[in-house]
Amino acid sequence: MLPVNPERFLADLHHLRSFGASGVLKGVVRPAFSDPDIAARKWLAQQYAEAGLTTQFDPVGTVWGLAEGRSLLVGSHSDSQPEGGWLDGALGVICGLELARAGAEAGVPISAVSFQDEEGRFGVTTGSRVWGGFTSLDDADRLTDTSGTTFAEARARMADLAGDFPDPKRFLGFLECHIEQGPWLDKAGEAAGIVTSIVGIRDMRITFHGQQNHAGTTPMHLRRDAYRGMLAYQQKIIDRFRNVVVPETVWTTGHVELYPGSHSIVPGRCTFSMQWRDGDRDRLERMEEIIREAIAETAEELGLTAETTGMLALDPVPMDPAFRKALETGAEAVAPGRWRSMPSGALHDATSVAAHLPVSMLFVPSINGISHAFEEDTAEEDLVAGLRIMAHAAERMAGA
Ligand code: HGY
Ligand code: MN
Ligand code: MN
Ligand code: MN
Repeated sequence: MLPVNPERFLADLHHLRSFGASGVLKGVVRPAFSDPDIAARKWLAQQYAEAGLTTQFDPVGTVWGLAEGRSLLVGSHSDSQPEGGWLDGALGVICGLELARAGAEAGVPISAVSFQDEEGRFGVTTGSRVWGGFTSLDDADRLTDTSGTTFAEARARMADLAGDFPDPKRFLGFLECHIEQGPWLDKAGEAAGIVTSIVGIRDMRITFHGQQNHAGTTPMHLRRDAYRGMLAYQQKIIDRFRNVVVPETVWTTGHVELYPGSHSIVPGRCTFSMQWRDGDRDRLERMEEIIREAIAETAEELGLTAETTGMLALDPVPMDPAFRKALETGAEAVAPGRWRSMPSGALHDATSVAAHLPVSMLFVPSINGISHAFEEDTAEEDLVAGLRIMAHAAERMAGA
């Protein structure tokens, strides 16, 4: 197995946590292009250079540690949710660093990467989508965060570091180690999940426009209340999804903004996020039809106008069989009988990379299944087992 050093790996995981440590449990606040995010990426670049890798930032802030010749790529993302866990993305990034170091020592070419804005301050998996060619740099630059800052303005904070996008052809494949972010491995007392496929996702912002008015003098039947537009729309999709969705289908409104946001004003504008995920592309498409029908009907019935913006559409992605086999062999060697194959309900950078390379993912358990929260955590022995499984698989695939 590659000569990985678990103590160094754990020390680096905790060092990465120190960039944007929230001071609550082990949580982090390290959104894309924030000061702690940029500082963490510069630290990673230094570690890559010390490991003998060629360090490169690409135009969107992703940081690469590149081995000579054709290499296996290992990594994930180091940006976090606004209230993030210390391991989401970070585990895969430090796994990549440790494997690249071990690879350099063993003469096995392994490159490392930390993609930018996987967590979607601007759009989920923006950095890897631009690198993968799913989204042009111009289109990405027009994306905005919830405060109205554009991706162009944010990435200008790293302009002095920006180099080229590495050519996908220099890599023979991609392995990403990630926390499960769900309850199944923890509940079963298992050490590892070998991912079979990554869920597809659709994400957009919906805005209803009505008539801003006085909350005391405007009779209910004469109102054109944008907030009621959202409520009526939500009821329609709940009723109509029943005939389409399966237990694994999920949909979320994670952000709502009423304008102008005063207790005594009937809101003239209501903007909210609408995100849905499923393993089946046709079901995602059918749900989009239902959503757009519900928007149009609601606007008509309540005398509102409506618009949708920022549509993100990524289809479900199967993992590469040979890479999965390498991870299964590693899991059986490190945690015999304590692993399973499972789909990913979370989106990952591997989805974007799969457009160019064979990819596969390894999950380690999340304590109580919690993620995207400061409580996110994983037992140390499970983190080290994940590193060892990845080392087994990387050695097989890098040598392939
Ligand atoms: O939302 C996701 O699935 C990813 O963790 N950003
Ligand atoms: Mn993640
Ligand atoms: Mn995440
Ligand atoms: Mn991810």
